[in-house]
Amino acid sequence: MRFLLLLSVLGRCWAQYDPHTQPGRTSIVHLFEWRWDDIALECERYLGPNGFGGVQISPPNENAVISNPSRPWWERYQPISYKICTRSGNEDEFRDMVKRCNNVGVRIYVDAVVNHMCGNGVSAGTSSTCGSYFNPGSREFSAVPYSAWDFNDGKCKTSSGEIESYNDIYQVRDCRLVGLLDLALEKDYVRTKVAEYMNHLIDIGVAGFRIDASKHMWPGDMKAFLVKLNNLNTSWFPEGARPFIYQEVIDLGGEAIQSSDYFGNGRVTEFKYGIKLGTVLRKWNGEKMAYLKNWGEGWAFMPSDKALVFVDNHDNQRGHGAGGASILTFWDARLYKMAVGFMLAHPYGVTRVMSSFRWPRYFDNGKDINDWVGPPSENEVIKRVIINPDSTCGNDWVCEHRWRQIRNMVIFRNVVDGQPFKNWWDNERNQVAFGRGNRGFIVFNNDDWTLSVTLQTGLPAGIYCDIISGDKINNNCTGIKINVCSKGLASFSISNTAEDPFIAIHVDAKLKTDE
Ligand code: AAO
Repeated sequence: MRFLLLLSVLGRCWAQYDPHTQPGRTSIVHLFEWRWDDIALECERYLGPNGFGGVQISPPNENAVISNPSRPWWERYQPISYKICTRSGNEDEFRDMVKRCNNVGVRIYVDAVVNHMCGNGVSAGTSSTCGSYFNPGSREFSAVPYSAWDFNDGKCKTSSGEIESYNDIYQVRDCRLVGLLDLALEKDYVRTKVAEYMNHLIDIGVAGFRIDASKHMWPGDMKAFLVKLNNLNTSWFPEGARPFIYQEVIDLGGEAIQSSDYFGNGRVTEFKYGIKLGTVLRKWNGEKMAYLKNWGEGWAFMPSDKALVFVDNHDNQRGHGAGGASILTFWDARLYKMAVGFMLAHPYGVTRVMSSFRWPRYFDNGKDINDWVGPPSENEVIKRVIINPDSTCGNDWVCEHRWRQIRNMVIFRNVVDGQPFKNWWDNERNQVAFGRGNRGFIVFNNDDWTLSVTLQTGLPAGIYCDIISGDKINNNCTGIKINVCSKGLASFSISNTAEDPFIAIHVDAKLKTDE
């Protein structure tokens, strides 16, 4: 009895690290700037049937309407109130999305912007997505309400009121990040307002939160609002389930604030992951895929059970946040697919796949001057996601998550879930392979010559469909076939000029034979 009690207490304590995806589902997709009605449809027609675990959505709360530049994507990171009312939809549409996604086994994770309100330079008025009045000058946000007492102006010690040095933890937490009015989360009133907002979403049925700009909040202040959160809605989650928490902290090493400061609250974004993986696949700085043998903690990343990982995110795919030139995105599709494939095959961390919109990228002196451009829209209304007959997306939605190679690797990760990293092979350069127990195996050729090798896959004998070059349909392969012999050995040949120079096989893509 005492043991059971201890187990249930432990279960509760650790739940914030658990995405609460359904069994057999492992990955999150960020549907950046999508409308709620489109996300509901995508859950039903694509994400549910293809094994996706959940969706990270753009901030759902009322934000400032920025007209110069015109409706940038980043206006959604300038809160005006906690009303669910944005260009993605209203509260009814939000509720409908959460219900329909949960009903097909797909979770919703909310991007919670609670460190700050809008920028101090935004003009007072009602230019907000729900028309709520606000006055940045007097710190008045009437629809919450917040007033001057609820901000950190008195606490910040820099003369500008801005974060001037990332080496001073007090500045980073108490001063303004790029002019954004910094909430006084030491106050119980502010903590309560934040918790009320998050609880409203929890009660509707969301499974957890990405917490924006966590680096800019004191971990103890965050804990203070996190303990106020309700358990998840029992219509879809077990009794006592705690919301999944992943905190956006950029820690590349060398700054005063570290990811580990936040482990007590939940998972943390591992920004080194995409930067390093991009550097390796681009073969910059003498990096080689062979060095990925000890990928994960061996590369000085945080512990796997604390990490949320991704190849690119909505910031660093366009030069915001941290990352820089090594970050791979849909613009470098061939290497990008390999990077996402590697991430999804590798056991490290909880994985998030990016799904973007296309924008008129234009470099001037190395900087994309269109890095602000918002989602595809017409008269400031976000355009629907159109699905083409070949299942790709139209209207400038990129839908990386629908690319066959990426979708099939999301399924691969589900099939090999819980299996150990095994049977590593490399040629000491950029040809590598590894397996996950006896359930899946993947081979990469990122060298400038053909790969041709026989490897131990760890898999049962049989004929497998490569899920990168095609699919298994009607017990046949539309792409390459791989023959695994009775000892688990298989021969692989991958040309360096192949459309996708990697091959992945798993037990659910094995052909049935009459024996
Ligand atoms: C907009 C305008 C601003 C204007 C402001 C207020 O662009 O000009 O002043 O409104 O009116 C997004 C956009 C911002 C936008 C904001 C509000 O990206 O451009 O500002 O919405 O509309 C820091 C934070 C991190 C943050 C990141 C962008 O730590 O939390 O900046 N990301 C989140 C969201 C993001 C959002 C916000 C937060 C705000 O994902 O979309 O902003 O809600 C260093 C630090 C990092 C720091 C970066 C960038 O990184 O370590 O903590 O991120 O600098 O300032 C090397 C270093 C690396 C360093 C990096 C970059 O790689 O190793 O550590 O260089 O310098």
